[in-house]
Amino acid sequence: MRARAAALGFDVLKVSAPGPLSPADDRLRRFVADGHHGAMTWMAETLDRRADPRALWPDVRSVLVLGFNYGPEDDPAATLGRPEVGTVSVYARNRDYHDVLKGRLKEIADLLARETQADVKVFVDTAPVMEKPLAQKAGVGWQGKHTNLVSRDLGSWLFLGTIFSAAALVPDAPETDHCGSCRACLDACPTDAFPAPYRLDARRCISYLTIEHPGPIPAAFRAPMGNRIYGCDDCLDACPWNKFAVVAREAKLQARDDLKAPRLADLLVLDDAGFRARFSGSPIKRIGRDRFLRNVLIAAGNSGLPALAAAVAALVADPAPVVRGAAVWALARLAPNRLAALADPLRADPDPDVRAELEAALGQPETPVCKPASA
Ligand code: B12
Ligand code: SF4
Ligand code: SF4
Repeated sequence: MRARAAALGFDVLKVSAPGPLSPADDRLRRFVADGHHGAMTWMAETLDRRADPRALWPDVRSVLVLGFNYGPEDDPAATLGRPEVGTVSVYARNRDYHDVLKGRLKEIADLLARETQADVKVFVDTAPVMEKPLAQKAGVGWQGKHTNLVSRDLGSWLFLGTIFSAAALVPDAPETDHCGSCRACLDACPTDAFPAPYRLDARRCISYLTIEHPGPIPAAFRAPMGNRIYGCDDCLDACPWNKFAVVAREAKLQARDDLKAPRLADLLVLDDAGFRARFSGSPIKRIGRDRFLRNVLIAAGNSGLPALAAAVAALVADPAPVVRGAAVWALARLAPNRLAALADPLRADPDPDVRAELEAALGQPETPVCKPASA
């Protein structure tokens, strides 16, 4: 089975015994109690099942955890200081990893079911499973201070998938923490999203804000977002254990040329059909055109490039309120006079968020900022 997993592209396969994931279960409950999950209400709704694999499937006797390397070919931070382009996080630069992994996990699960004559279930990301604590318990790596799993052999660029089995397999030894006194990931975060080492307040995390957060992005996080338009890798990229990282072997996870440094000018003109065509098969498609345009507009507002003002001004009349609001903010930074000229019709906008955005923009003009992560 390990040989088949390797042949299918998985870099590691280890086994853990199910059971309460203590103390991770209590920490998960605290994460939700503190509201750190933000609008991801599904985390609160699935709390009990998430905290213990047996609550999800009472027959489970072993959990197989598989890791799939998606290491980048180029420097993931290379575009952060380039205002004319957007930065897409490494995991989203090609095909949706759920699609890439799911069929292969099923193939391994079928093999396991045949060999053990026991039932199996396959999970990748979407099910209420605490994949990182399970992976640590199985010895795949440890949860670093940035809360993601770090492998001594592969670094941080590792997708996780799990197979639950009703057969009692021999578990591997858990991995221990190798962060030591390092705090590189905590210091790298542009939005100060770690209230303490090993704890993330998702509401402050650019990954959450650009992917999961539904409405207008809170004003305080817009400038620190820079040109990050989908996800964020700064804390992962900072990890010294990535010296062991290797480039993804799977071609479907290597960056598409048009997502290495997508020009904001090209993205600002995407309508729904254009968005779907460009992001078919990509994880970016999941957030839909309006949320994506919202992110691109924040990057445009941070760019300091007046050449983008015309495309931004056109979006002030977009049908989606979340796009109109972000366009108002971006236009105020790129061409305040142009926004002032549009103020009267915007004051009559049916959406209160758009009107509030206008009043904030007219009241407090800000200076454009686009800085590399290290600045
Ligand atoms: C919700 C979610 C998010 C949320 C919240 C992230 C988070 N850290 O919780 C958001 C949208 C922000 C997010 C972002 C990202 N995600 Co995400 N996400 C998930 C998901 C669906 C659930 C994670 C979860 O349960 N979070 C709840 C918190 C409470 O759990 P936790 O992080 O394990 O918290 C632990 C620590 O806080 C620790 N702890 C707390 N206090 C203390 C104190 C001490 C002393 C210690 C030692 C520990 C400790 O205990 C907690 C429980 O273990 C998983 C898939 C899955 N089903 O597991 C993917 C997953 C974690 N994401 C993944 C990825 C790749 C990302 C991004 C890198 C994507 C990107 N480039 O933008 C970023 C990374 C941001 C970051 N720094 O975490 C991968 C991570 C792979 C890996 N190697 O770890 C996963 C596993 C998906 C997958 N199948 O591969 N994600
Ligand atoms: S993904 Fe980015 S914003 Fe989120 S915690 Fe890591 S560095 Fe901070
Ligand atoms: S950057 Fe340092 S503290 Fe953060 S996960 Fe890596 S080793 Fe741990």
